[in-house]
This record gives sequence, structure tokens and C-alpha cells, in this order.
Amino acid sequence: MVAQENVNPPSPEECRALADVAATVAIEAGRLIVEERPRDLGVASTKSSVVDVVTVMDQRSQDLLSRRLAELRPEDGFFGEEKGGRIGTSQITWVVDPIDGTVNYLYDIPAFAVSVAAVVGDVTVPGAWRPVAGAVVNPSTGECFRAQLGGGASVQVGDGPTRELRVAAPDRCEVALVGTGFGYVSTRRAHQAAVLTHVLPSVRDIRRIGSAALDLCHVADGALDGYYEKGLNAWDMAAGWLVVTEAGGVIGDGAGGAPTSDLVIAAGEPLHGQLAELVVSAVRRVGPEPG
Ligand code: LIP
Repeated sequence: MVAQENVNPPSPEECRALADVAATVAIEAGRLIVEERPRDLGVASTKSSVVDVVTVMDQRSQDLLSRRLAELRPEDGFFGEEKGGRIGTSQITWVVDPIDGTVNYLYDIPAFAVSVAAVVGDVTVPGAWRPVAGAVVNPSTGECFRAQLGGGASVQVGDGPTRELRVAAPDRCEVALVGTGFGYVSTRRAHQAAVLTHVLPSVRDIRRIGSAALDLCHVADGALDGYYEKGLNAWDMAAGWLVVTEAGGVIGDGAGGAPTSDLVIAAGEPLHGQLAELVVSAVRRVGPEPG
């Protein structure tokens, strides 16, 4: 993988073709995880904590995405949440979350997604990569959110009409509906809860949907006015990042940089700057996360 600064983004036509591929394989994986969900679905393994779960379908979804992207884009790299990545020879790396909102999926709560993004740059280096095409599929609703660099963002339900996405435009935090989420490690959750105590009184309300990819698409669609979260991985945010910016929104780390695991803040302007100030000042008041 090469750093972003050394890579010219693909042409608009290439970005559209990449978005078509992203939507195609994300829809296929979404069909798989719904139609072949075992009746006795359980936890296959855990990662950072006992509640950071992986199901057999997370790996099956990623294996399908890996196989199909190797068929459709054999020179590209592949980087997923679960096991099985590969280095490519082209400038494109596919960054996938095979099931974003895994806990919702485990509990059969219809708020999970397959997220597929084509990125340029080195996805292992925070701030050194950016998405150029992507798709987020919610198989429970049939929604396929997609975006391509410079080509806009849209949503389509099944074979229905395609609707262009545009962020909402509230002008201040106190009337903003804001999404957020929490990590899997208890010390981080305690820190996130402390930050939330300073944010909640200053916004309309909070929504904790349980899927960062869907949260970001909801911002792009105006179903949320803003979103923030600490601790996201590249696969959680890669596609939703582009859906937000191509819908006229802004996404960053709260300090003028690209979104990273330190902090993701997404909204339309002028709310984005105010929300970033609110969240960053709350983090400053709470102090650093222990450990
Ligand atoms: C989830 C994120 C969500 C966050 C959860 C979890 P996963 O990703 O999409 O925003 O709050 O803690 O990280 O683990 O379901 O792929």
C-alpha cells in the first residue's frame, strides 16, 4: 500500500465503476448474512473483551467479500475486520466491515450493515488514506447507500428509485439529534459515558444505533444531524466517510484532520464546527482515558 500523498485519485469514471463493485458485493454479502443466518447463531469467538463478539457469519461474510473482490478486482488489496487480508499491486485497497453492528446482528435487532469501501493510501496509517468509492447496505431495510468521489451520494431500496442524499443543516447543537457509540472495553466505556454527560445536556438528544456505518449514512440522509465516536476502526468508517462528504457533510477528528480512531465527528456545516468544539471540550474536561 502507498501513502495517500503519493497517489492521484482515480478518475470520476473509475470511481463510479468502483462504487458499482462496492454496491454489488455489499448487497451479496447482505443477502448472505440474512438468508443464511443460523437459527442457533451464537458467539464464535471474542476479541478485545467478552462482549467484543465475532459470529460465524462475520467470517462467512468477509470470505464472500474477499472472494468476489478478488474476482472483480484481482490487482487490488483487501483489508477487513476479520481474518484474511491481502496486499495488492494497484493503488486501491478494499476496506470492509462484513457485519457492522455485530451485537445488533447477534440479538437480531435490524440495525446492522455490510460496509465496503475502495480507498487510496495506506489504510494502516491514520490520516494516510481516504475513500474514493463505497457502499453501505442495511439488509434489514434493503437500503443500499453508495458514494463515489466527486460523484455524489445516494440511497436505493432494492430496485426502487435512487434518491440523492443531503445532510441536514441545523445551525446549533441545542437542536441537533446526535448519534454516538461505545467501545467494548469497560475503561473506555466509562470514559465515553463521562464525555456523554457533558454532551447530552447541550444537544436535542442522543441516539445510539449500534452501527457506525449506519450512523454515518443517517447523517448523510438527515436522519441524524451529527455523529461522534471514539475508537472506530478504518473498516467501521471508510464507506460512511465518503457517503457523508458526498452528501455535503464534513467529517474529521475534531482538530482539522482526517477521522481516526482517536475521534470521528461528522455533520453538515455550521453544526460540524460547533459539535467538534462541544465534544473536544468535553473530552478535555473529563481528562485522558486511563491506560
Ligand atoms: C461497532 C460500531 C459501533 C460501535 C460499536 C462497534 P462492530 O462495530 O459500528 O459504532 O459503537 O461498539 O464497534 O464491532 O459491530 O463491527
